[in-house]
Amino acid sequence: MNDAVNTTWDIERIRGDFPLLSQRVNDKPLVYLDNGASSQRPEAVLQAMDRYYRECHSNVHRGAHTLGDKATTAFEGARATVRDFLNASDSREIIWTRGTTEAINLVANGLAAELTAGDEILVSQMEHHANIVPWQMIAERTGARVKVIAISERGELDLEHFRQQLSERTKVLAVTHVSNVLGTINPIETLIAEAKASGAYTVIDGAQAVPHFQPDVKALDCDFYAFSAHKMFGPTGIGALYGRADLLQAMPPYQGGGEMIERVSFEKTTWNQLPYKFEAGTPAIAEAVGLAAAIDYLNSLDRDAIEQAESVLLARATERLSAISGIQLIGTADHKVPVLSFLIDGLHPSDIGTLLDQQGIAIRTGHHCAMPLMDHFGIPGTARASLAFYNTTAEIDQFGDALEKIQRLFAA
Ligand code: 7TS
Repeated sequence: MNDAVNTTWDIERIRGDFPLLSQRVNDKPLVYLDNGASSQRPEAVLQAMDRYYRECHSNVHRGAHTLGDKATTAFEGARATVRDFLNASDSREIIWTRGTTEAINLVANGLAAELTAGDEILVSQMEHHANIVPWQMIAERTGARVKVIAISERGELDLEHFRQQLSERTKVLAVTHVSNVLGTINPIETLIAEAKASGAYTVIDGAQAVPHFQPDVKALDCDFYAFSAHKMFGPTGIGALYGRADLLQAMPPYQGGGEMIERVSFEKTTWNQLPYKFEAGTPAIAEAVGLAAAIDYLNSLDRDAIEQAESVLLARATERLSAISGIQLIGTADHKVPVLSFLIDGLHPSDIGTLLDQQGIAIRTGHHCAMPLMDHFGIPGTARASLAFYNTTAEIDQFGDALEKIQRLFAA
């Protein structure tokens, strides 16, 4: 049981909603601590997708028959659910993508027309490759430069350094809401306000934020916000980009094909209205339905209780890990989600991962697609436990006990 004292928080019932969590791995009860890579799905998501395929499936936006109408209603209903989840004002501002990576590539390509030599794109030292490489590719194409906001040893953004980097040459600020390695929750309200005041577009990578709390794009006042469904208890292969309608309107399409056009002729093709202009080809319909079911599921829980339960888990995990000799925690920001990256003296991270797996405990090891962050700390990688609200303090204790044993038996 979690220690979180909340009458609406019944961890056993919540775990019962996630069929996969009850399985055994290597003859031990599974302890799933790799939620940052991908979380698990509740029954409600599995059933929504199954029901969609059994009862409603057809292609969308093609009219003409009843099933097509049903599928379109489900698909556009899912878009409205995402709109409400992000507190966007208009469904036209929600573009379906394959996930965060595709969403950021879409924005980077769309903004490329605005960039020229000498312009600057500001990212941070803690970005996932998905929020670095697309900007490097656009910089290469346009002659713009990618500049980097420094971080502190604890893994917090250096706001003074940010202010020094920000200038009238800054055309884009692209930062992560939450670091996938450090767990740091960045003060993006401040970053967005200052970048906007300086005339830059603001792009937020929300991939690691949405599993833990609900962003409000109106309150944040960002121009773009990207996330993936599979990290927030929904299906793989889908995510969304929120974009301000006037900016999306002005941007060229990302891919060409069916659905994104108004009229095609060999002489001239014109684009469909928002959001369809950015949605070439048959979309991931069942996945959109599954993402909406994940949001509905999250809405059925007490969000405050989720945050409270997660902070209990984070405190317990930090305490257990800190007590192990030879362990180094990477990322100790004041304000963070329950993600714990660590090293143990004398042990390679991948060996830690393998030894934990033998105990049924799933974590991730390696560079976590954040090589520049690893370079900053002068390490090739870390072991990382990333928690979700369905984890328990008992699991954290199993994890802590297993690490203590590994440290005793195997560390040099
Ligand atoms: N941005 C952040 C902050 C991420 O953590 C990830 C994935 C992505 C973007 C890319 O998301 P995708 O759904 O488009 O692939 N992060 C991780 C991770 O930490 N371990 O595996 C994937």
